[in-house]
Amino acid sequence: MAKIDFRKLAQNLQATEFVEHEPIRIKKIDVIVREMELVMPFETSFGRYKNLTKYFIKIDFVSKNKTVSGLGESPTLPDAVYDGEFSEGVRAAINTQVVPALLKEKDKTIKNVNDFIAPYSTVVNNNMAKVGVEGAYWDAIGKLLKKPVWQLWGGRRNSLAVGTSVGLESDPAMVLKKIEKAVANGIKRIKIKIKPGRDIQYVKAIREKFPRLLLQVDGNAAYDLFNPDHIKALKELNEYDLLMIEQPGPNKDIVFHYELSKKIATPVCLDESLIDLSDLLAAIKLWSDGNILDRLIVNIKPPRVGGWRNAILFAKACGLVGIKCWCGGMLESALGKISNLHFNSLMEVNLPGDHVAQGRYYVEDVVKAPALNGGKIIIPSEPGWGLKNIKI
Ligand code: OSB
Ligand code: MG
Repeated sequence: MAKIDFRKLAQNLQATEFVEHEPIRIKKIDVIVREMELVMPFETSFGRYKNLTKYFIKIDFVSKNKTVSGLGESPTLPDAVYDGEFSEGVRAAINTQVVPALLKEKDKTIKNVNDFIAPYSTVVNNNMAKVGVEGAYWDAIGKLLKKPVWQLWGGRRNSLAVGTSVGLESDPAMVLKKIEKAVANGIKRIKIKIKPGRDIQYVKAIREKFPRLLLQVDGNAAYDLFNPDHIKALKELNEYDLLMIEQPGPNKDIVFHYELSKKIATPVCLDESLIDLSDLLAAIKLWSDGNILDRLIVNIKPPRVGGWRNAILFAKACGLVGIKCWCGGMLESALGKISNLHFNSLMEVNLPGDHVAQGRYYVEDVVKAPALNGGKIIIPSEPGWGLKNIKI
């Protein structure tokens, strides 16, 4: 494999052009809070959730002769267990950091996404607060230019094979039941949550029943990469033909995930460890220097990386160095899921994403979820996110 020129790669990413439009200004920002109840409680190695808080951001923009508005979602978990963000913290970040920064520069004209994010670009982290406002921007720009957002981003796919993420259960039979339901609905790729002691036995049971299913596992940082028993279990997963092992080790760690990757054949996928683009470049540097870049996979979640612009740069970096990436989920409402589908239109995002539940996600959703047909979903072609009959 040819050596990667990181200076060239960084320059290439910096030179990324985003769609230009007529000058607009922000007129008004509304933050709408919704508590939403999941149909099925969702369990990961860090907790079990039934109710989640979401912040929907509505922004009205004015151009010379019209007003356009857009909607975005900041999905959250109640506790700071995933990437350090949590509902009350995201609320504070939206209300005291991101929105005031935007309103302070309300009179500046915006002609592209870089102009839009400039006022809050000094805010470090707090990525889930940022994704909601940027989502509102893109929905509005799609309406302004009368195009679906995926086309503004140069997406070329309008139909996608999707996957589902199955939460932890106390026995393999319960996980199998959920998988059977998903497979019956036509879903082609399954991800299960694992943790030490709830891994091999589960994967083995699934493989006995579904020998050829596209299957992957997610450890959500539950494994100690220095514990020989944990490493042994991760190695043993090699036997089950998994697409990847997602984030077994701690948040932020990249180096010891790489050390693990040298020892196991199953590709390692990073989620919690990749917050900024610099984290991704560090991972690419390690895996490519070790000549095992084909064993690195990237989960890109727009809320974790601070919005759509950053998610696009993540995808572009993966494409330029030739590694696989996919769009993960944060149990978004149908609004957030639809915006993730637009992102998944990019050709660089080339593995099935976590876009659907094993049934419906929420008891009451804010918009109708797109139809699943033979394991595929068609991305809306109407302007903006293409949402119809929104109830927020
Ligand atoms: O690690 O991908 C994860 C949900 C909450 C926090 C972390 C994760 C998840 C999921 C859910 O796996 C994916 C979905 O939205 O369906
Ligand atoms: Mg994950």
